[in-house]
Amino acid sequence: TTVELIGAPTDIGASVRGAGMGPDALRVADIAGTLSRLGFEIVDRGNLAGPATPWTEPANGLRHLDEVVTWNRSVYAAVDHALAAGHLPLLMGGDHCLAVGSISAIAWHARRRGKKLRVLWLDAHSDVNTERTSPSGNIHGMPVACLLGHGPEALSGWSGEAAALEHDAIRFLGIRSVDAEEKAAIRALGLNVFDMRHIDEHGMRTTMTEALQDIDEGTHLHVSFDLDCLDPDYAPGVGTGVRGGPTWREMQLCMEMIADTGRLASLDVVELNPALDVRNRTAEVAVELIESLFGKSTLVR
Ligand code: DIR
Ligand code: MN
Ligand code: MN
Ligand code: MN
Repeated sequence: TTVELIGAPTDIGASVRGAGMGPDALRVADIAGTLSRLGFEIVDRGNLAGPATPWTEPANGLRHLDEVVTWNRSVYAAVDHALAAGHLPLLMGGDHCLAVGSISAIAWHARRRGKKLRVLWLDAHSDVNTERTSPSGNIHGMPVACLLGHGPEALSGWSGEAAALEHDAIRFLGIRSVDAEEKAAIRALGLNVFDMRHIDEHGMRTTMTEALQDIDEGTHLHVSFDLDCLDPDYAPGVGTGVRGGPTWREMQLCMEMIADTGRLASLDVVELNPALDVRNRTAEVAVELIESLFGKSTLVR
């Protein structure tokens, strides 16, 4: 397999500046060498270019909508290009608004190939706000709503369907910060959320067994990994950390169990904020976890 690294250096949808340095922090933590030592071919496409972050107030409930659209168009094109070449796209964000472009391109390819798309959303937040419910106007809190067909017009329909994702195509993991109106949306949409209480009560092993249940040979498995999913003790370099997340060990098991399915076909790594990090620790932790996600194990390889 060839893994295609795509850098999207922007904090356009975030509430805190600095996620634009994420791609280079991952390169400094040797994401390319690490995956190539596991036996993957690596193509680093470098960084996409896009508009600067103007840092203006939200308009109609959406901050930086035009720039978010422009960045996502580039991400869509790059992910589409990688998939068309038969490569595994690894999007290095950047903030989580970029999942709209990435997952829309993935949904388009999965449908064309007759694959069933499954998305694992690893995050402290549920990211299912809309311009009507968001307390912040930050679009990194809205990508799931966009992908389900409930976002603003300009970020809808990119996969060729009204919604890139059906409500039952996504599993959330590690959730512990949900805004009041997001709670109502999660119930109304019937979303499948394995929150921190679920992980506390059942453990990561049982939780992952449930989350991965209906994955089979016909599945395109996408992981959208927001680094704030991890407990901030292990991953301080994020803009909106929330206490009480999975530990490094729990997250390792999560990644190993995903790897065991053999169906991982694309990945977003987002919300890494080197401006808030401690000696690049969070990027290093991310690379360690990605290594497990791509199949590193203590006894096999
Ligand atoms: C909050 C924070 N729910 C919002 N969201 C974040 O602004 O919509 N998502 N940080 O990653
Ligand atoms: Mn997120
Ligand atoms: Mn988050
Ligand atoms: Mn539905």
